[in-house]
Amino acid sequence: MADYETITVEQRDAVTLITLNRPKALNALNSTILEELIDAFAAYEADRGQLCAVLTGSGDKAFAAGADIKEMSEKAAADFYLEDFFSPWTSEIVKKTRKPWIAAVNGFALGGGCELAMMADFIIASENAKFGQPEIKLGVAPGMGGSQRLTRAVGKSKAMEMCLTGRMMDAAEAERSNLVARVVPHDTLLDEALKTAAQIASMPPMAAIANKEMVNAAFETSLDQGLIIERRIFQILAASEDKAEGMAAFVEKREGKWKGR
Ligand code: CO8
Repeated sequence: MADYETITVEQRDAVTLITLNRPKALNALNSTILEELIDAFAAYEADRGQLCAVLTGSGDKAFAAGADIKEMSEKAAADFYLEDFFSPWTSEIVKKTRKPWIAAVNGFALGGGCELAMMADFIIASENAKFGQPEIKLGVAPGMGGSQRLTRAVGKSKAMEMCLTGRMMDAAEAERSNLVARVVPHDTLLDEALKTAAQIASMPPMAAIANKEMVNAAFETSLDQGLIIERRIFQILAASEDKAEGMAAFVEKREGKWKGR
């Protein structure tokens, strides 16, 4: 396992646990964290034995309190533009991770932290979680997908209010607003997220990737196109050995044994 400075990575059976580890800076997202996360997600994606991942924050207070303001304060507009500063979060982490991953949000998820959580396939939040896009207070705006993903998750009115006022949403409101899949007591967050990840990891691996791809298609295409994508992927899965095994196991009233093909 690679030795990282700003994250930790552990494998628990078929589940990879990635922890943002800059607790003194409330896990603020700097360039090193980005590079290390890209590496950790690529390693997870490449490891056939790893079938689901959980991303969380170290310490009790924050998942991530945003992009690192101290680092950004030294950058000029030209640097953001020429470095295409926020692009790799989507191009390297979201697009290249075909396998499922969950964000376990243990506290503040603000700015880039909220945006990173929303890049996950779904969010499980602790009762202490707080979500927000406070960039306006810094004279800027979301830069890692917040204006788009938050709006798709909670709708225009709430997303607009949050972006324009910078106010935070607590865990209960986030659940009511469909930003998170589930809220759990703070002390049980990691266990619950790992348990859910283990459940996903116990599913036929190709079917897991296929289900993720289908649901994501709903955000990228028209209904007609999305339905075609769904049907085609279903038809491909129907040719898999795990489909034959899954259906035989049901008929024979036993657990399926997956080959991942
Ligand atoms: N970046 C760098 N350091 C941070 C950040 C951050 N985003 N958040 C907290 N820290 C640091 C603090 O500076 C402090 O460090 P130190 O002890 O060395 O002073 C330490 O973490 C603890 O923080 P606080 O003392 O502030 O803790 P509090 O409990 O008082 O407050 C808050 C907690 C409310 C979370 C507060 O820290 C806060 O408001 N943080 C900033 C939240 C924020 O504004 N996030 C959005 C950042 S911008 C972004 O993510 C998207 C960028 C798009 C911009 C495009 C630019 C062109």
